[in-house]
Amino acid sequence: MKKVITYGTFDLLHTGHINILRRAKELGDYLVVAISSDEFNAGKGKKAYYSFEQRKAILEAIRYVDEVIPEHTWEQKIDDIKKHNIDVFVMGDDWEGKFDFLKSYCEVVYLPRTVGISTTQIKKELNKINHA
Ligand code: C2G
Repeated sequence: MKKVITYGTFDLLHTGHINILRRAKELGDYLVVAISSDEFNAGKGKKAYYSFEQRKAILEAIRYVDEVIPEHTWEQKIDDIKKHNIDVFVMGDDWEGKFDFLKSYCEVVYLPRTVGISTTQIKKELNKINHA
């Protein structure tokens, strides 16, 4: 069984997230998604609208996702890859090159981001509508 892993906040789920999850799953048979904890997000300077538990429940409902684990630190990726016997690590290409050190442990694939959509953009547009 070929196992794939990807990491992210996955807040306010949108088609950009769905596209990468679908394509990540197409690279193997089993997809693990590591979702940033609320504390880890704070470290990324992000405050998710949905809590970790809500984001976890939403991702677990997606047909491409087989398992959801928490992402607590930047440093846990190597341990995750070993512990979950991961064959492929996938990230959007906004992270191109940033995780090449993982190539000693598994295949590293950067997939093109979906253009024209982001959680930040959704929040901005909703704010505009509500303050119009
Ligand atoms: N993504 C995408 N297209 C978009 C938006 C996001 O392909 N329009 C991808 C990102 O490239 C990332 C994944 O969806 O691979 C999750 O995006 P975020 O939730 O923004 O995650 P991020 O904050 O990049 O966290 O340790 C890695 C970090 O946890 C990644």
